[in-house]
Amino acid sequence: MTIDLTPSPVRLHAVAGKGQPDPTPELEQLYRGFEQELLVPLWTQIGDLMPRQPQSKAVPHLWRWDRLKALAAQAGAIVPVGRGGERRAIALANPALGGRPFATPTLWAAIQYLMPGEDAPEHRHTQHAFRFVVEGEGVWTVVNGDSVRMSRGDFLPQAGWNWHAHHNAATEPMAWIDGLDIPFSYYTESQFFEVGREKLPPAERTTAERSYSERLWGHPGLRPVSMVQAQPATPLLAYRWVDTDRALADQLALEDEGQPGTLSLGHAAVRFTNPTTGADVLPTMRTEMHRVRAGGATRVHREVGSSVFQVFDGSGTVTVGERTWQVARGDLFVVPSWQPFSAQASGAGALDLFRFSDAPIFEALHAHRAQVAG
Ligand code: GTQ
Ligand code: FE2
Repeated sequence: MTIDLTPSPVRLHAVAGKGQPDPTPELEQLYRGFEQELLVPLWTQIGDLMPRQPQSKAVPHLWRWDRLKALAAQAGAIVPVGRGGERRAIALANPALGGRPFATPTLWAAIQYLMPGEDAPEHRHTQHAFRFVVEGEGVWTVVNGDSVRMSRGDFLPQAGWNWHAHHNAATEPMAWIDGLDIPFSYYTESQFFEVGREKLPPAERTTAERSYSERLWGHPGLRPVSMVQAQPATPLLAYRWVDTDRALADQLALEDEGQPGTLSLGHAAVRFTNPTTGADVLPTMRTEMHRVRAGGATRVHREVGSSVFQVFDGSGTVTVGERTWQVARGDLFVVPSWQPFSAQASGAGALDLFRFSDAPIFEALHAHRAQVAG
């Protein structure tokens, strides 16, 4: 006979407190019985399982862009990109999520790096994704054969289950950030993945200024009559900086003229939306660009679900929960669920912040709440 010495994964300890039983030998015996049968009584866990408001396991954290970029460049020199590893992508790991490559319990955020002439091979997965470019140019992302230029300030969504590959057609390396719902798919065990063609045909490795998707969908307020059905994710594959920048500048100019439009005084914001519905670009991720006027500040805001921010331009001070940081271009930080967030533009110019969050998940489930103070 062998004796299984594997400890029971259930460990119960009598605790003192309101509604807790007296710590008698009988109670200890009852708890050992629960452990044997893999049972856990609610009364020992209620505070953790059902808190009065979200108590995120994730913590606020900041990653400096210069550190990320230097390490990505080091990886560029020694890590090949190809089938198997699939991408030279390096993920932000929230220090309170057990070493997993998860920025928050639902969101993946990574820096991806391609050397001149390199190709990241074609694949598809059910996870929704986007790219955001804080600096540089020269990489094209090819989505279902449509080659899409990536340049500074561009936002490039890419809904789940679309084939995609990336290639660097320039003579310089390029870095950008990826946002995906990998942790959400991981915890909910809902992922599928397929590899695509080993090499893209030359016709798909073009470097056209405008993609098919932009020519069809990239005209404000105009929809091709051949495609009037609502689509669950955006068919537009690039939201160009020139348009985002003008929208934010116009909001602040309107404010100067005493007209409504900004989110709060000195704080302009736009959301990237699906042109077939007006809803968020992706079913699981909300993406926005915020501009805080020089010397201005956002209000203090908190909401259900988590966010990742990247400083696109300017410098300032951001406060997340108990943490405050001075931030500059490229820096990334995490706002856990229900933690208050605010930002001040303390540099000479405006502070531009790219933000993504998991809000559409909670809105779809009628579990979203938000509060603004001050
Ligand atoms: O570029 O296809 O950061 O599939 C993580 C998974 C990037 C990508 C990531 C991916 C990609
Ligand atoms: Fe991918």
